[in-house]
Amino acid sequence: RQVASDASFHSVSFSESDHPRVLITGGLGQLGVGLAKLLRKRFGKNNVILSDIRKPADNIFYSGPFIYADILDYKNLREIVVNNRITWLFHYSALLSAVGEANVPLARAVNITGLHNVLDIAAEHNLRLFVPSTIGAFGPTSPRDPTPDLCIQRPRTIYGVSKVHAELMGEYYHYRYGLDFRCLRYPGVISADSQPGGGTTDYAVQIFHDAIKTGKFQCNLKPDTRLPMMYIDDCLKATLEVMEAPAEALSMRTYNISAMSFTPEELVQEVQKHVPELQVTFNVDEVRQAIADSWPMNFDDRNARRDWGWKHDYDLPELVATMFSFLG
Ligand code: AKB
Repeated sequence: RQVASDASFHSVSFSESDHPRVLITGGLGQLGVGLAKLLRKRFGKNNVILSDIRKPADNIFYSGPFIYADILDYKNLREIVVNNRITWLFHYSALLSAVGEANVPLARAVNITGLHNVLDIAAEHNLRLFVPSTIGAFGPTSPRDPTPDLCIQRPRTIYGVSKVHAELMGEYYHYRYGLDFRCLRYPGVISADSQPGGGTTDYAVQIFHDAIKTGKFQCNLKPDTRLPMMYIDDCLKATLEVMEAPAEALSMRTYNISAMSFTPEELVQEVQKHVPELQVTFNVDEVRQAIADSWPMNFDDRNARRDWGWKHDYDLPELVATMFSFLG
C-alpha cells in the first residue's frame, strides 16, 4: 500500500515535470506579461510564475500565479526557485538605457548584482536561464551597418556595459559550470498593451498612443536616426524558440535577432497612412540621441536564422497596422 501510493505520487509528479516550471523576474515590465501568456498557453497556467517587486493590477494577478521576488535578495530568490521547483528562469529585471544613465548606482545594482544572484541560483539549481541582451550592448566603435554577432563591443551606457557583462558571465558559466544559458540581443520592442520604461527606442511606442489620443507627437530623436526594431509577438516568439531549441543546434549562446530597421521619419510616414492629420515636431533629447547614435542601425541575425530557424513575421507596414488594430 505504501509502495503503491509512493508510485502514484511519483507518476503524478513525473507527468507534471514534462513541462518546464517557469519563473519570470521583472515580470511587470514591457515583456513579462506577454511572455507569461505565451508560455502559459504552451506549458499550462500554473507552470508559469510571474514575479516583480511591484504590485500587479487585478487582471494580471488573477490570470495566473504571481509572486513577490526581489532579485537583489538572494535568499528570497533561492526560496522561490526551490519551493516552486523552478526549471526555467527568464530574467527580465533591468533598468533600460535612458533611465540607467539617470541612476547609475541603481542600474549597476539591478543589472549587475542582480544578474550575479540569478546566475548563481541558476547554476546551483541546474536551471535553463534566459537573459535578454540588446542592441545597446554595442557602442560607437562597433560596426553599425550591419552589426554582426561577434565584433567590438564598447558601449558607453551603464545599461550596455551591464548587458555585455551579462553576455560574458552567462557564457562563462556555461563553459565553466555547464549552465544552460541562452541570450538574445533584442532590438527596440514595440507593443500595444504594455509600455516600455525609460528606453531610447520608446518613441516608437509613444507615437501610436499620441496619434490616437491627441493627434500630436513630439519626437525626442532626430528624424533620420535609424535603429533596429521588432514587434512584441516576434520578440516573444524568438524567446520561446531559442529556449526550446536543442542544445546541439546552438553554435553560440548569444544571438542577434532582427526584424526591421527604421527612422522616426519613416515611422511617421507609415503612421500617417492611418492617421493623416498627425502633427509631428522634433525636440531632441541629447542623452537619448547620443545613445542612439552609438547603436547599430541594422542588425545582422544570420546566425539565429541558420542555427534555430529564426524568422520574423512583422515588417513595418504590418507592425503599424497591428498596433492600430489593437489601440484604435
Ligand atoms: C532601450 O531603448 O533602452 C531598450 C533597448 C533597445 O534595449 N528598448
